[in-house]
Amino acid sequence: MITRREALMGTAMAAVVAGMPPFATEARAAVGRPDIAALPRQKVMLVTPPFVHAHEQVASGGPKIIEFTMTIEEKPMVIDDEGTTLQAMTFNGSVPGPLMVVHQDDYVELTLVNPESNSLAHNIDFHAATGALGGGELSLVNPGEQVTLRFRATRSGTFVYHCAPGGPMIPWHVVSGMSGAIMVLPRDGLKDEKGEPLRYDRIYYVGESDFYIPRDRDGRYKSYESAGDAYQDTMELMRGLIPTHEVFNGRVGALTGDNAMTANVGETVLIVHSQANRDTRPHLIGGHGDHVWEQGKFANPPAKDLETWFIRGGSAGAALYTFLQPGIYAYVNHNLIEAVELGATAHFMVEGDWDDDLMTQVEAPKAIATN
Ligand SMILES: [Cu+2]
Repeated sequence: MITRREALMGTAMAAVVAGMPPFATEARAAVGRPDIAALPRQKVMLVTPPFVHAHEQVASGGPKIIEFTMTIEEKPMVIDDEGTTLQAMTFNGSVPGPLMVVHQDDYVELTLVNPESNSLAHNIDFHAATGALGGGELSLVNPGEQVTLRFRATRSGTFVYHCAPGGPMIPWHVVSGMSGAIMVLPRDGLKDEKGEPLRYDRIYYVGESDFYIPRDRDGRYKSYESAGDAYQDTMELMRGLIPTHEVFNGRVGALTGDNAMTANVGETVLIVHSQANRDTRPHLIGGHGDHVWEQGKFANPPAKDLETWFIRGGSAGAALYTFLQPGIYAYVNHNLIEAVELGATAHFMVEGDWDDDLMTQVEAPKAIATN
């Protein structure tokens, strides 16, 4: 078991932390600091991705304290159709963890629960937060403990959160499933490059993961009794930087076939896509990114009409698209080896009327004309 002290200081991170002023005494430059006790509170129940909890796109009223609870679950999860098992570590039981949605200048108040039944210490580093290793320093909980962390969401955008309990535990926990994302909307909602409002009819959250499952001498994937048992072999494989699986939402096929995301022709869909560890390049086959915040930060104008966008490892981006044709769309990581061979493929099932003007088969396949 790693103690808080060892986890946070017994690593290369100690050097970084040593140079910092104590966070508690550092004066914050932010203006307009509200009286926390007087702020309204709202409790939000998180839902399992790709779905996202109900939320306002334009905030009504002033900043609030938004209360979330996440329970960490260590458990085996099947990650492909062959029954390969990952000894997963999860925020709230899913890979990725749930998408949280708040508005800029709201306060995020997260209670993180690490039940006695788990075996490892965990914490949470919010890329949306300021100070104390993104909250990692203030949120480390051993099994049997819970902690409540509050931070002010000062910047709008989509941001990754992930577990970061120190040293080699950091990448291991992340590639075991411990990442998710938070979306901080501007209080007056999303805008295009001219400042005109943009709205969505549906929102989906796709969290991409790279997994490293060790093989036995015969080349078969190994299964382990616990995360701890998998640690040595997994670390060795991780250092080679070649994942055995690259998947959306925790397993091959989590978002395909019967699990496809749905929409209707004419609906505008916001797709939030995160990858906490490794670069990826989402592409909607047969569609586009009408407006894309590739880096996920809504203070920057969105790019337009993209064919493929780039999500750098350790970030989340957002793409807005209005579906114009019915049918099945594959949404892939356009490293096509990762999409087809390693699993990074999702589907959208879109219903509505076909538009011949946008595309038509002028003549069906037939024998090559000879004359
Ligand atoms: Cu963890």
